[in-house]
Amino acid sequence: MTEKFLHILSEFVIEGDICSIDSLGEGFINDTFIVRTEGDTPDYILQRKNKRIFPDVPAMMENIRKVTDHIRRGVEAAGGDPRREVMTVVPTKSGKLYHVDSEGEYWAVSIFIDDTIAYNKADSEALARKGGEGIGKFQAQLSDFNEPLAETIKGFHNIRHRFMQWDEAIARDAAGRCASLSDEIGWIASRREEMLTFWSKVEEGIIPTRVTHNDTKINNLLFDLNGEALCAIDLDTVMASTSLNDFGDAIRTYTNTGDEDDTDLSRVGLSLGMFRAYTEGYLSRRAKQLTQVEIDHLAFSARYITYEQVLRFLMDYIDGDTYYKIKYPEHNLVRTRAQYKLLQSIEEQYAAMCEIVRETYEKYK
Ligand code: GN1
Ligand code: MG
Repeated sequence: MTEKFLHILSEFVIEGDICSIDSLGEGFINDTFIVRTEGDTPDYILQRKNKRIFPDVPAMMENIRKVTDHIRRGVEAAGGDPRREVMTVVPTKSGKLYHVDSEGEYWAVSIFIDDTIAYNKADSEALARKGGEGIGKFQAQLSDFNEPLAETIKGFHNIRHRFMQWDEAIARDAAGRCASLSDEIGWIASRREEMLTFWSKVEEGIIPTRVTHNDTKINNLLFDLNGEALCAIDLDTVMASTSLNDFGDAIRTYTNTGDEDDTDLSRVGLSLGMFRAYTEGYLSRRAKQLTQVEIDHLAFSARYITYEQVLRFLMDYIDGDTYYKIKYPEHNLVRTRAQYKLLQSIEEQYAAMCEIVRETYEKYK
């Protein structure tokens, strides 16, 4: 295996002598490795991109290049540190952004940013606030980006598209699991109309389309050792969509008092303190640029994205676990139930969340 990695890495413009290659992180889609080099040369992130999920890896890498180049120019203009405040993609020796190996697998390399932490869980309101600032800053950095971006996953946060896939999955019942899932399938059915109503506003342009990250779970943001948010990583899904996706997905992860796949549902729920902290950080960076309609839907976006996540985990379970990496056979069902518990908790506290958004917006608008 190491021979194979070294061979792949030899295709890229890498400095220094490689001393170790280890698996890294908790990603559900790609395979990620940390490549350490001797001495002062940088360390690197090597990723096998999942071509089953990303049908056009070259277009995805081109998105990432455009977006990171844009952010880098902004960081330089502001006197920041472009080696730490934005991801740097490392090209191959022939100038491509990816390498295809002899088995047809796609590989990409970026520079590892030293002295950083990726959290899997928010351990304090201070961290949630910094996380909100970090995603707010990321969106602000791209607010004047106007190049076209490829749609790397069709209909990624488009619930109308997800319902098409869902209806097909139910009809197929590929793993023969639907009969035992009547409660869970009912959770999806009972909220279908309200989710479509929200998405119609995006389709009609009432909610604007911007450049968004689309996968802002907590571990996709790097923090420095002083607790400041440094830069967003995992840019595979950067696309044009509603900025509300990023707020909703962050709330889904930062505010959860339990784990995404908790088997003890009594641990799972939304912490209003964490919600307030994240909202504070986010709106301190974004209040002046968002429209009133976006502000009015911030709290709802947490319901939308958490609901969509329940649907996606359950759909993958119904399909026989073909999308997300799982660690044990019922993992996607456990994730479904834990995310549903979170959704219920968000629904119960929705009025209070709306009030927090209103108060916080007043402060920063
Ligand atoms: C996946 O790749 P990763 O682990 O950061 C998924 C997200 C889900 C998340 C659930 C491309 O994110 O959409 O919200 O798992 N990414 C893709 O934890 O599907
Ligand atoms: Mg990730």
